[in-house]
Amino acid sequence: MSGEYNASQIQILEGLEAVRKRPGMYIGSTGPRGLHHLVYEVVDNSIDEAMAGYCDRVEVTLCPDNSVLVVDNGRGIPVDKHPKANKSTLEVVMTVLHAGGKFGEGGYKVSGGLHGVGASVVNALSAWMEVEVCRDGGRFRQRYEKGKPTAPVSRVGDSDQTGTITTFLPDPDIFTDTVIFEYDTLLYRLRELAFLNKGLTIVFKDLRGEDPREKTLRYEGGIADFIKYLNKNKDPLHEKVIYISGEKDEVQVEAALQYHDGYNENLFSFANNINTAEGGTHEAGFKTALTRVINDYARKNNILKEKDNNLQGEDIREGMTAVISVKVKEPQFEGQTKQKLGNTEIKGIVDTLFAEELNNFLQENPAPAKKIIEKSVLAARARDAARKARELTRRKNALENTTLPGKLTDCTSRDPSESELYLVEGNSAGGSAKGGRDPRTQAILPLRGKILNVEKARLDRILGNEEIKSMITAIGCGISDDFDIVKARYRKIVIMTDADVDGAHIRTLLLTFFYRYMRPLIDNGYVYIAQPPLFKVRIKKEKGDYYFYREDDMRNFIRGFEESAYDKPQRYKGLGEMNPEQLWETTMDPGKRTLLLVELEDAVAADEIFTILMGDKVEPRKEFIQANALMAKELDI
Ligand code: 0RA
Repeated sequence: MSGEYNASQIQILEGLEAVRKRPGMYIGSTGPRGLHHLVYEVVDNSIDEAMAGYCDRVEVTLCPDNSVLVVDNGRGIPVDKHPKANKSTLEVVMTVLHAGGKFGEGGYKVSGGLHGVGASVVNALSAWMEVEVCRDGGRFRQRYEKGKPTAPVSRVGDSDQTGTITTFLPDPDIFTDTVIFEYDTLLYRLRELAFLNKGLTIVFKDLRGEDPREKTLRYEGGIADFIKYLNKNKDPLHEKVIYISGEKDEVQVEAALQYHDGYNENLFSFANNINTAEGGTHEAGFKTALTRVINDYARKNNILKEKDNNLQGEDIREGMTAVISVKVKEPQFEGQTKQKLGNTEIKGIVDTLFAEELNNFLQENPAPAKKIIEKSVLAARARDAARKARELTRRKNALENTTLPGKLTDCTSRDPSESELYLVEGNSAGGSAKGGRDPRTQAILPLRGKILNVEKARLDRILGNEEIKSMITAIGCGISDDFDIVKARYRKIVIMTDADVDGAHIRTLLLTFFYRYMRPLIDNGYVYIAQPPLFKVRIKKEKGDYYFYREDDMRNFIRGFEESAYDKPQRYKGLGEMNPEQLWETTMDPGKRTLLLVELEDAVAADEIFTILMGDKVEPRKEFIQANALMAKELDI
């Protein structure tokens, strides 16, 4: 790392009261997502130290009291007197907003999305926090409560080591939903960080509960190992992962890819360890190089003839799993969610570095090269067929002037912001929904039986499926690269299926479809899941009905009554058993219903889950379902 870092470079901005007043501004939310963000924030600081080359081990422990312990073997946060603040730099870092460590010129400090807000934000939102630093031959400590130091930094002993030990307990006054961390959520992110930082050891321990868990995450292959992990439930077209790593103009570039026999494109990109879900210049450089090099190779080797058109990018990316990771000194994050890399110089750098290596790979591995290109040619043919099918429907639409599917019972409002589309399993439930809805704002599209599993079909077949066609026209945005959220006819798409295994299956099929072909619908929070109750209790005297989602809630409720006071509790097996009034009252009335918003924060995890649930391999699916009795929960919905 160039440029000496010292205490005076830390700027003093403002106090932490602002953070406690408006936590959402700093960590996004005070729900589970914001809660987990606290851990990422602390871990990111240790990872920064690793990226700067001073740390090779980070330990994260969930303690029995639900506090979190993060230990690294970096240089340790400086403890000397801060020249401007007249107190220890450690105290300044922990108690002043944005004083965390703008490494400026020196390092690869992140600033994307909510990352890099600093340890002080975590401190402000913790009931208590303790930081111990080993450096300069000593061991130093300070404790804070709700962000305020309980005493000055003190030297508590000697040490011949260096590093930082942070412990914090999230403040339940701030995180009112829950302060309990989810093991899997943290494991996913820590594993991702281990893949993205080749050779770094991350130890993750969960000491809560009866049987403590511990995982050591360390990948010598970096993102090449990431690809193997992503493709573990898929069938690769070639054994060897294509991997490049290089540096140009102080930009570090790594890319890895491998093709499988499925049809989805899985491209995950990162800048300074932050998932750039909106893409950006690194993705653009990668895609341009891939398309050019594959076409060149195909022509030189006469796989593409003179009369043939060039293969298009999307054809070449069919069945591709790829990860791109760049590390940039001053990353610019743009886009709606600040998840798009903006630095213009990166495109050319990635293009140059990747093109050369990919070309080498193709030259040296003619068999996989041939397979990849043959697959692209098939994809191009299917895309052509799909385009023709789409043009046909477009022309038909123009002629007939009725674009909407016959099965759709539309709402009368034409204002998308108040319009809702209910996707309802089966005709009988569809009937109840039609009878019970608010016709002004609620549209009903009944789906008959199982919809096509899009995980196992190419686009042309998908577009031939009636249920899917109805959904596409009803929603009005198109799909894939043509998708345009502005055209959405509804701002809420509500999946309403039975609360049984078939219902869960249909829901997963629909979510898979939205995830693969209408992803912005999910990213923009348009997709919801209806929550029909499972039980009804009628209290005779009141002639009043009470509804419950959980059996124990229902049991608790009836315990308060004489047995003669209520009718035998009814268990709903399907939506069809509810009459229109009941369905309206319990599930559709915006004043009373609860809808679950579908959120897929982590695209990598989502891909894994959909591959497992909807792909070809039976064993991982069995394991997954056994391990996750509640599917919906695992889908983060
Ligand atoms: C600023 C300067 C130096 C180290 C760090 C910050 C640092 C912060 C954290 C947070 C968690 N772990 C960390 N490790 C290091 C080093 C200054 C120097 O020694 O020259």
